[in-house]
Formats: sequence, structure tokens, C-alpha cells
Amino acid sequence: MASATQPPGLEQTWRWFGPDDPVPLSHIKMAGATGVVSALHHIPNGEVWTTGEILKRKKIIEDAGLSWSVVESIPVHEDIKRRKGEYANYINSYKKSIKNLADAGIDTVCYNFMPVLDWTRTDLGFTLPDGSRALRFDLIQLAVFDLFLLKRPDAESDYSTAQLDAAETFFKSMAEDQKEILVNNILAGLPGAEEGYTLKEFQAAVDEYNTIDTDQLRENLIAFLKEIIPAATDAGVFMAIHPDDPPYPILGLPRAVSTEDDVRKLMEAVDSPNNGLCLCSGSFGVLANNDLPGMVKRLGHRINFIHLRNISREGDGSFYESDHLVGDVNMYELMKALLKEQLKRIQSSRSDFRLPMRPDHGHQMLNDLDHQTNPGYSATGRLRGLAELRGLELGIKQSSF
Ligand code: DNO
Repeated sequence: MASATQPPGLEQTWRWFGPDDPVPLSHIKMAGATGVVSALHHIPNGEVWTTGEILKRKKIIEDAGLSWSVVESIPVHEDIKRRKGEYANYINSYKKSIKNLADAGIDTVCYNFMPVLDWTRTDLGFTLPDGSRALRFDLIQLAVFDLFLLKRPDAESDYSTAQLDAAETFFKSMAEDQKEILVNNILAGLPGAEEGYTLKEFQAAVDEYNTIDTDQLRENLIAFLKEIIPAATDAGVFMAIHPDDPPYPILGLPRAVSTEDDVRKLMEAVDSPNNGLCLCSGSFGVLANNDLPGMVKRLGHRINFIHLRNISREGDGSFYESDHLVGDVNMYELMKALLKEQLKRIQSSRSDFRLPMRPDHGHQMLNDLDHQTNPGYSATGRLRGLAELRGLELGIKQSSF
């Protein structure tokens, strides 16, 4: 129970992609999560989420004894990111979706503002020493894709001579099917991404950003926030922007949500608790300068959703997803900072103290290895992640508060 001296603990949630997700709601319940993170992926990007569709999904979740805790995500249409074409209509639809969600009693919405691609990985089955399989982002493989498969004009200028040499050597060693897999990993759309591209379509989508640099993208994002945050505030919805993954420009595309400073600029541009952050430890953690516990201390009051995941940095921006408690993110310090933030909210009588957290990704392990799973979203790997995080939280609560 919440008390003045001890936080109740972060709300434990689990991502569910809807009725087609190979992990059923009954398993989520057994994993011990109480909240579900879900989205209406079948509704085309840019269209309004109707009350009927929202209530249908909500009922399925509630019939399983769970609650629809967070929407991840209402996708942001490319026209909005570029502030071109039909962007004004898409923003209106976005506002309507927020209002319809609020009317159905759902008050937290995650989204991102990454141009063209949502999250990106080069390897979806990186075998770890214990035999489990992880997701990995290798900058050299990204360069191979960029230089030799996409053949993006002027791509060379984005890499050092050593990276160009390494990419060429790697490319020469690749069999045809490996090339196809790499293209697919990057372009087909990882779970949650609403778009998939062919090489040609992708190059055309990237070209649309030729005149949009980081400052322009940030301006477009702030213009979007100035319109949706007042609507979200009226409706009582807490927005949570997800950081760039990986947190630096790739494939010539600009990035606006990679560092603490980026986040601060957004929070200051529209200063409202409804304009908040999805603190994704795995995304921010790739940059050693992103001091995650410090970010919670400084920006904690604006955190509306949390993804807990660890990474091992491999130099040059490459990384693989490590076990939740092992890696370059100090999960102990991070959890402690989050619990302190929760306690602060309770002590200052803020009603939004549930702080939904989901174990972000997990390795393919044990029976996951025999099943078709959504990359990063297998059941057993995430079960391990949630169990470890839950134990860490309990230990901290028992000893430090
Ligand atoms: C990856 C996810 C992202 C996230 C979106 C939020 O596993 O964290 O796809 O859902 O970027 O809009």
C-alpha cells in the first residue's frame, strides 16, 4: 500500500500486440503483470481510433483480468514529422484518438518521433554464450546496408575510413541470403513499427528528409506538441515520448530525442505534466553520457511511462541487448531513482504515481527458441526480465525506504 514512507512500486505491465500476439493474455497474467500495453495496430496510420474499436480491445483485456494501462503507440504520420502534405488533418485525427481513449478511461499514450523507421536492429538472433538469443545493433552492418545494399547517395561521408574499410570487408564476406536478412531486419518493420519498406520505397522516404535537419525536425515536433498537449491536458491524458533507438542519426535521418538535453528542450517548449517522457533505459543507455539515474532525478516529474532494458555497448554506437540486470545501465541505481520519484509523487499528492513500467524486450530462451516469436517480445525472456526487475524493486524497497 502507498504510505508516506514507502512507495508501492512501479506498475508492472507487459506489451501485448493484440489478438494476433503469440503470447496470450492468460500468460501475461501468469507472468504477474497487472497492466497491458497495447495498440490498435490494425488501424492505418493517420486514421482516428474510434470509440468502438477502443472499447472492443479494452474488453478483451479486462475479460482476462488485466487493465489496459498504456497505449503504445498511436503512430505519428510521416506528414506530421515533415510538416508537409496532410499534416493538419492527421493532427486533428490524433487529437480525436486521444479524446476517444480518454473517454474510454485510458490515460497514458506513448509515441515516437523517429523519421521513417521506428527502432532499428541489424541482428535479430545474436547468440549469447549461454545459448539464448538477443537483438543487436552493429554499426558496421548498418554501414554495409547503407553503402552496398541501399546505396544511399553520399552515405560514405557519414562513416570514418576505418568504418568504411570494415564495412567493405564485411560485405565481401556475406552470402546472398545474409544480405537479404540484413535488408529485412532493417526495413521490414520490427514489432510495433507500423511501416515496412522495399529498398526503393525506403530511399524515397529518406529523400523526403533531405531538407530537414535536427533543428527543423525538433521544430516540427514542438509544433506537434503545441497542438496535441493542450488536447491531451483537456482530456486528462499523459503523453510519453519514446526516445530515438538507437539514439543518434542513422541513414542520413535526423534525430530529436536522443539525449537529456533534447528531452529538456521538449519539456520546456510545452511545460505540462501531460507532455512527458517514456524513459527507455535501453535506448538512452546506448550513449554513455546519458546518465539515467541522474535523468530521473532531474526530469523524473515528467516521466509518464518506463521501459526497462539493458544493453552492452560495443564501441562506436554498436550494442547488444544484455540481461536486464547486467550491462551498461546500472539498473539498481535506476530503479532506486524511479522509486524515489514515485514516493515524491505520493508525498506531494500527485495522483499520477502508478508509473507504469514494462520489461522491455527479452532474450529468446528455453521454449522461446522452439517458437515463432516477435523479435524482442518472446514470453520466457520477458518473464525473466520482469521477475528480475520485480526482485530488484522489492530488495530496494525493503532496504532503502
Ligand atoms: C521497441 C519499442 C518501440 C516503441 C516506439 C514507441 O521495442 O520500444 O517500437 O514502441 O518507438 O512509439
